[in-house]
Amino acid sequence: MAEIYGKKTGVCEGKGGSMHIADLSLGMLGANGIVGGGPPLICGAALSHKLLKDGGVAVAFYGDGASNEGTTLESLNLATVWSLPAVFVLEDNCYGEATASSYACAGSQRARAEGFGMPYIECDGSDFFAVHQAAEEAIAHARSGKGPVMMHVHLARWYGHFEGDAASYRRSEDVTRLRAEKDCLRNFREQVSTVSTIEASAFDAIDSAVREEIDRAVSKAKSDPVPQAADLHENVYVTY
Ligand SMILES: Cc1ncc(C[n+]2csc(CCOP(=O)(O)OP(=O)(O)O)c2C)c(N)n1
Ligand SMILES: [Mg+2]
Repeated sequence: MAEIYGKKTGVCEGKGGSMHIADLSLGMLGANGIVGGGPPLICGAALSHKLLKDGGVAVAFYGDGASNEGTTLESLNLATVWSLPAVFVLEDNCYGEATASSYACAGSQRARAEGFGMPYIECDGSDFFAVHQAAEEAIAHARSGKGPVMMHVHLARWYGHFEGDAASYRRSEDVTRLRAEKDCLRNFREQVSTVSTIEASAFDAIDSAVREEIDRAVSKAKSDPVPQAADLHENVYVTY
């Protein structure tokens, strides 16, 4: 939260902001504002894992809009040619900014994966267990040395593309219906409730603990210090 607020205490010391957030300590190489920028980066990371033989798998998360970028299609090709331990997770919320993917994406994503000779796994992004199972299969395949996988996750766009998006490209009744059917947190709670004896009050307690933690993080981030001019050249280049 501090990084999103551009504060010195953030994981990138306030230089990443909301769009260029990275945490190398977690193997998170960095989000970036270039649509389709992630897939080429994971080809490099996956090649490192392959050469180092360390069992690592590189994962890119990209949108349906990004699925049409040349960089994405080139990466799908290269990952197969080099048989890389890579998982391409396509987060398909049916829109790239304000353009419907039914209009903008030619052919099918399955055919694209198959065209590049890689397995295609599809799942409902509002179903935690379906995503877990699909991810497990995709990672196991990549880790086994059989090359990359495309994991196509079907999602609902909850809000607009950005805060304040008038969203005139879709009907409000469709958004209401999506929110009723595709709430991944509520669906998770319902699924777990049917197969366990966990009480509603236990779920509610988790919800309020999480809300409080978020509130604490936000108020801390608001009052944390901003980076100083003297910090400008720090953490810009890697020193070996
Ligand atoms: C290379 C590049 N082209 C265009 C843009 C402008 N842009 C920002 S987001 C976006 C749409 C991306 O669509 P998608 O990947 O589906 O993400 P979503 O809109 O669903 O968040 C575009 C075109 C950009 N940031 N980078
Ligand atoms: Mg999208």
